[in-house]
Amino acid sequence: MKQVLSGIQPSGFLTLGNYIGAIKNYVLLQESYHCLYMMADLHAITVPQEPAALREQSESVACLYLAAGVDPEKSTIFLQSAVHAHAELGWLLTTLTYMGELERMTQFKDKSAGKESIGAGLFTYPSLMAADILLYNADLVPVGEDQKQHLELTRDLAHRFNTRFGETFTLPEGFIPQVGARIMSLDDASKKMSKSNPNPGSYIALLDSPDVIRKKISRAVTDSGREVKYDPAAKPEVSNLMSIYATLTNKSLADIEAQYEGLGYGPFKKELAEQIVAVLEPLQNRYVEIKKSGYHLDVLRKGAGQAAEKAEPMLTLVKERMGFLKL
Ligand code: AQP
Repeated sequence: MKQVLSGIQPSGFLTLGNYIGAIKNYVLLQESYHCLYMMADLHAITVPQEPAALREQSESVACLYLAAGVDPEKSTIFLQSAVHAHAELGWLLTTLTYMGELERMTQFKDKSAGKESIGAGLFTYPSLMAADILLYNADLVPVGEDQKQHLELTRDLAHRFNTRFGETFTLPEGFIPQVGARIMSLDDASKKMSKSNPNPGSYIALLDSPDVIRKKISRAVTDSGREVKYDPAAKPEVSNLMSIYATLTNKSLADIEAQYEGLGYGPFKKELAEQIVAVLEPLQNRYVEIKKSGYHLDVLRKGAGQAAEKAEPMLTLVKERMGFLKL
């Protein structure tokens, strides 16, 4: 069975962008692949995190995976930091990564823009991400559009290692959804929806109450027209809202256009908010139950063991190939 690896950083509380671009697909993929899904906490600390918040956010991501339907009987769910091989292979691959490659990464440029002191970890983030994927010889990596460039680098590093030290790593493919791969901010459709955006009005958090969701959607920026039409270049804001609608209802963009023809933005936004609530409310109820029960902690303990069992032999092989003395 083919392997899938993906993860989300516990760098805040997850958004609808994380759900549509990642978690929704995690649930689908576990039916056909062997999947490993992690909380990428080693990645989260590439920007400063308060220790208490990091712990809370890590638990929250685990509970959201489970509440959304990631099934620990089918998928391995684990904390990245609980499997030591990630950090170790991350370092080994950092030594094979060129500065110029890292300098070209748009995520680094975006996240470091305007900051005075930038941690070196933010710069070497893609090498650690490559380690996450290659450690399990993942065939498929479900990610949003924003991670495509990092995945390309992972393939380059795998190829570089294989050429230099012998065939070791599988070159992974991205699994990028056709609609919803890049959900944009509600206040600025030129930026992607992000959990660390300081303006909560820019995103729908998966744990937002129904009233907050309705308010945020009604305030979402739209152009001055009234036609519900999918045209990302001319109407990026409405097109973004339509992508959300389409992915949550499985309706085609053409059907949505036909449904709201001549009705204007008001009814469209109202119905969109209700569709989001219909998906998130049951998820939130399950989330509360899971968190209260502590079930997620058992899942994480078991998941760390299962992941380490796969990761350790690969790390041993990599070290052997690179010439580390075996004692
Ligand atoms: N807006 C988005 N649309 C579609 N997919 C998205 N993803 C994130 N935002 C969107 C996908 O979610 C997964 C986890 O992302 P991550 O938390 O590891 O890093 P990120 O891409 O940097 O996510 P955020 O929410 O923007 O986090 P912060 O604000 O902390 O940087 C990935 O598969 C990503 O593609």
